[in-house]
Amino acid sequence: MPLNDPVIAEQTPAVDFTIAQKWDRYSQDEHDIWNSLYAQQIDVLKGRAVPEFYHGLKALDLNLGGIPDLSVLNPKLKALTGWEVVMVPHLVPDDVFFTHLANKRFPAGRFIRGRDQMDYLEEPDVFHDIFGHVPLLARPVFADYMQAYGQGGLRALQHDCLKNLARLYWYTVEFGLMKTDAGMRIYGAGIVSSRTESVFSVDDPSPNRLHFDLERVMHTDYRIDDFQQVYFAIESFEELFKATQQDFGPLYEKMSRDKHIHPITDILETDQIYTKGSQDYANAGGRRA
Ligand code: HBI
Ligand code: FE
Repeated sequence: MPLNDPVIAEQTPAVDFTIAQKWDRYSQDEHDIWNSLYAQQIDVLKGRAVPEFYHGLKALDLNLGGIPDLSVLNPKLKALTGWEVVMVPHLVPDDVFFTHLANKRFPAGRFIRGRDQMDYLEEPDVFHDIFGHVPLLARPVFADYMQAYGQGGLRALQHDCLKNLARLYWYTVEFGLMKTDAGMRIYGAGIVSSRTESVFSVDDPSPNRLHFDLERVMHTDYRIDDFQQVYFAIESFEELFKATQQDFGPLYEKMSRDKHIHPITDILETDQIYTKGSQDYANAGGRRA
């Protein structure tokens, strides 16, 4: 919890955990941190992010400089897909998170990281949440996927399948890749908001890169402390959205009985392999070099 953000500390969150952004209260230093991160990521993402990501940045004018003011951003986002961004003080409980998504609200952290955490932090800040997640919410098919995820998440909670859904989120929304005609491209927010993982995820020989498969992903372990050892690539957002259009009832039924998980580096006979990784980075001890 970012206790050093006084604008968070002085507010009592609503029942849905939202707080006011109070955009006027960001300091010049906080806007400067956003601008440094923005410039750094635009540079490193050249030729690495999916075209839809850049379309979203442009359509939402996220390039104008400084931490975005939600009262300016939200009308643009709403006009495109009906989504809006709301501010929360920190990670919110799963049911609260899913309820926001199911209602086309993306919860974003208000605080911005300090200069000592310019590459990556485990708790989502306003840069990760807005630069990383919001551009694709300007894309109808991806916005629909996020809403379906929120609805599916609420149902998964009732079936004790939250972990399976969290893995799906992790390997798509946060760390997803897309195999395009031009090569492997990034769409996951956890990658686009990290300087070093933007390079590692597409260029490094260490991780496995496999074709996305819904059930496979929901049974695959992941790590939050270091670069991924496996990435799953879709071929289009339509493919991703279609995968969620089946009835999840039987899936949850099956998963609530079958709790097996594949170790991170396993390659299965049924996997379609883009890169068989060396795992040299992880075997050497990792640490987000
Ligand atoms: N809360 N603010 C916030 N942001 C998230 O990304 C988030 C969350 N709560 C729960 C959660 N993510 C995940 O555990 C779910 O996808 C399972
Ligand atoms: Fe995120």
